[in-house]
Amino acid sequence: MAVERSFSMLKPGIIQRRLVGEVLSRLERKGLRIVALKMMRISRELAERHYAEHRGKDFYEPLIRYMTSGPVVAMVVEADGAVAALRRLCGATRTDEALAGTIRGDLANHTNLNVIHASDSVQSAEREIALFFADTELNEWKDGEDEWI
Ligand code: FUP
Repeated sequence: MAVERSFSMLKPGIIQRRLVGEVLSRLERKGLRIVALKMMRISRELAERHYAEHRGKDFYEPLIRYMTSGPVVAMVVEADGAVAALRRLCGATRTDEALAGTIRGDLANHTNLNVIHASDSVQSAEREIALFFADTELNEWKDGEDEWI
């Protein structure tokens, strides 16, 4: 498996519900390396660029409103096969399909409030990382756990 980077964002409800630590802990226990992490209030413009593919859909406006309603926690994680690993941890987009044991399956009950974003491909990850982070905010570190996880 190739080392990949993925982009993730904990949505405003996660901060309100005091679940930031719970979700970060699940990502870390899987073996994902956090290489960038910041809390930020995203502008409407950034939310629109991030979700450009959904413009015009019925859930687009509520989605943009939700994502700009309070701070989010944006991050970059890295690992062998990080993109698929993170998607598996998150579970299905629709919360009525997300299995128990996944972040969305365990912590969300409505698709429009599905608590976490995760890049759907290496290409999307590259685009999203560049939208949210400057190169100087990405921190390489030697992973001493690599041979154990
Ligand atoms: P995902 O890649 O799993 O985040 O899913 P999408 O890019 O398809 O959807 C982005 C966000 O739009 C979801 F996280 C929640 C919202 N959405 C809805 O509110 N209703 C839908 O039917 C689909 C997506």
